Amino acid sequence: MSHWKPDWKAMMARAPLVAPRPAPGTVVFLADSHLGDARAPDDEFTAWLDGLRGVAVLVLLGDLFKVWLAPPKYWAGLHQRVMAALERLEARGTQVVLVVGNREYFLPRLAANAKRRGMPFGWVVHEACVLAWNGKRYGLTHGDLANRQDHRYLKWRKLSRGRLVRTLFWALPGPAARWLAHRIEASLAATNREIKIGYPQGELTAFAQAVTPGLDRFLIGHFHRQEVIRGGSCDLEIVPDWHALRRVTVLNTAGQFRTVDAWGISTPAAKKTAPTPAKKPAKQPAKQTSAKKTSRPKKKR
Ligand SMILES: [Mn+2]
Repeated sequence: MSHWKPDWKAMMARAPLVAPRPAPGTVVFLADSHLGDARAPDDEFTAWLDGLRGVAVLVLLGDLFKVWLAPPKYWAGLHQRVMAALERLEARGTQVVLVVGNREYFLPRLAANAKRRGMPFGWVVHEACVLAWNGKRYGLTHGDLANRQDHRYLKWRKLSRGRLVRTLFWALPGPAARWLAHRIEASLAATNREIKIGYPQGELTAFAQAVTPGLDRFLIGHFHRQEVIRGGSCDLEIVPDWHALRRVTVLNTAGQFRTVDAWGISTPAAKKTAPTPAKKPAKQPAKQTSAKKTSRPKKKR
């Protein structure tokens, strides 16, 4: 029996170049927040975003929400609140790159179309890209294509990302689409595949060898752990998840990478002595005021 397998070299050969405008500041890579899950409330995440300063580029490495159907007609409150916080971040000068994960569906092909629909991304990466920054080239992809042995998932990905499903889905009325979204979410939750996701060491080494030539570093998410895979032309780094670990990877202005506690690079509003006189009075959700919620959560395990 033959299975469809991703061609990693071909993927990199067609990977678009993402070149943010040069700006002082760091590049922050964030993966797998799974917002909307009980362990990842959106108000904590938006408080973290609001506390970011000096970030030139924020790279969202995929699976931002538990499940996200991107056309705004399907959004729930949390999608609106997170997009609003990203808009505030963008208004402070941070450029935002979205690398689409396996839990994001129907993102517009073009970033301009995303922006028009209230998604403040400068780039939407559907497969993989090369980030050009400070004279270096960094490969980016979510990571769900890095395991060729995951036949069931790859089949699902091919089907769900195909043009036919896309067309049918856009034509569905809101309630039907929301019902379908609920079903997708329920089936993902039942298998809980993201959280218990395996760590295919051999596949990742082969992946690193295929995708790293010509690059200075390669960053992926998806595996919910912090890891550096050597053996390719450059290091392949797995950015750990926000969902359970609350960690992010930071590229500083000297070109060094370090993976840190997310709250170590953000000053949440609750800790400020006085509210800044608003240049643009960002609309706050009425209930998001508790200082407890915006402070750092305790590790559950
Ligand atoms: Mn994933």
